[in-house]
Amino acid sequence: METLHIATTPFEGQRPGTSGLRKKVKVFQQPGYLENFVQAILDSQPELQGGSLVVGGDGRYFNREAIQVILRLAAANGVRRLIVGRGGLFSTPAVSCVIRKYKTQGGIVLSASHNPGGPDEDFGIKFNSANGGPAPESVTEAIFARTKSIDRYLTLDTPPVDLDQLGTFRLGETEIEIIDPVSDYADLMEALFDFDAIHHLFNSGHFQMRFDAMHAITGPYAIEILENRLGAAPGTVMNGVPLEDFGGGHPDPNLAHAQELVAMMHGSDGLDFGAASDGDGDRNMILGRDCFVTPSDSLAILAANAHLLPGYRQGIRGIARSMPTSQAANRVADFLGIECFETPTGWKFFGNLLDAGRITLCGEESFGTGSDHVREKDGLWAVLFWLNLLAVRQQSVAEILTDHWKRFGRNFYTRHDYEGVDLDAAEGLVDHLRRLLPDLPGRQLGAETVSYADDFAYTDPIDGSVSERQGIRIGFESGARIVYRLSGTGTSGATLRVYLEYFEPDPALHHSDTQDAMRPLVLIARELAQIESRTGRTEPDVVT
Ligand code: VG1
Ligand code: CO
Repeated sequence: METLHIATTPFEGQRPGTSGLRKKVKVFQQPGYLENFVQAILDSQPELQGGSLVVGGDGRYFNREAIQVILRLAAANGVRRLIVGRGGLFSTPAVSCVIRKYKTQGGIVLSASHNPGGPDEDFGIKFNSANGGPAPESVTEAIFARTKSIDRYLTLDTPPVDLDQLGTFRLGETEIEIIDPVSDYADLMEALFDFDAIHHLFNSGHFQMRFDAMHAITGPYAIEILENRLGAAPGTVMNGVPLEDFGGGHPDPNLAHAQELVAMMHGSDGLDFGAASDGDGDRNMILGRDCFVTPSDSLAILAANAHLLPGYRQGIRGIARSMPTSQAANRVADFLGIECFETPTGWKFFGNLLDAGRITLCGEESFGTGSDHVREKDGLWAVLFWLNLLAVRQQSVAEILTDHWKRFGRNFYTRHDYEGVDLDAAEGLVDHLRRLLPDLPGRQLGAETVSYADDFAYTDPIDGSVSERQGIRIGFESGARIVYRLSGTGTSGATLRVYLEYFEPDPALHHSDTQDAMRPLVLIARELAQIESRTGRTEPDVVT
């Protein structure tokens, strides 16, 4: 079959953000736009020639078309073997699992995660390395550099591959294997957790749960694992059919966007356990009856209890949390006498620590939790971890949470997002904060005294690479913190994220309302950054 050499010219702005290249679908539909980026991946990763690659996405609008383009380019560029999820589907953690299991040279994930899907919404593409994790900055920068000088891409003139048929096909010299996207992942989960114990919990007659797949990728995974393998009642998985536009919703598992599920958790006949995942299946939200577990607390609780579960019985080696994630995990690490790392936002920064065996668990405040079983955050993994814990401890979510706070103290936590802010205004706000930094230490703000203030920079302890300007950190003597950063996953305007945390040792005060309790800190944060005068916003758009 003849390889076509198609002349092309660079597109501006193909620099991957926190998690790959995310743009409006319309941007990706420009002729050559996706081709250029994929060719840049193939050109900058020579080991893919003659190697193998996993390809799949979260099923959002444009997923199938994009996969056809990628398969042709990969084949034309001499990739020997392509492993594709049936229907073009793979959750992000399942891609990671499959890359590792079949020892491929990498994978391409198509997703814009929790961003809405549809012709006028978002699409995204991300390259994962041979360890199964998001490519480190050195690789994403090499891809970006290549997009700026690209002048041709290679492809084949072939009809579309049938993505819905399991089996092995040829495309030119390349072998394409269409596999069940669920089974390898489900097997891995079965190896980590006590499925018998969870099965007994489901059969006990006094345990009611729902998992909300939000019409996104985790539907088929959750049905197979929770309903088929663990015997949960049919219907336990809600919104379980993946849709190209996620039913018009925001597939973002938080209190604002998973309201249908949240409403089922209240009162004496509320569910015992509720959980949800996002567009591509790497995020998780954990709920109990009248109770919400913040992702920061979840990481700390998983760390404190990991030894009770089969996959982690030997104990954990270390923990990492992204910088804006609360310091609750540090308290557990101190107690266990293990290291706790603080990394920039984005899962790619955990990869080296996981590969080097320095950490077992890691997490982000943005509903991301994971372990060394794969190299992505993993929504269903976190849900199964909690279910296994509930089964072993024979306690409710609320009891486990309250116990944890009693033992370690509570890190009250909230994040305020200001979305669709004017880009210049947002950058001006961050510059303003940067200018304030040198004078902040020692200053009194409200009832708090600043102990340190910086623009977070991270030196990777394994390869020594340095990542600067990762967010403004203001720490107070009380242990409270305010963090500001701009989102790197949005597709229009800027999103300002303000992360707030304070520590409360007194159990008598552990049950205060989070937003009330954090009000003084919120006011400090708004005033210091001049949020209202610079962005015109008086209140955040999303509070988590
Ligand atoms: C957000 C989160 C970050 C997460 C990233 C990708 O990035 O804050 O913690 O790793 O999304 O998650 P940002 O730059 O918008 O703050 V996912 O589930 O969108 O792949
Ligand atoms: Co995601």
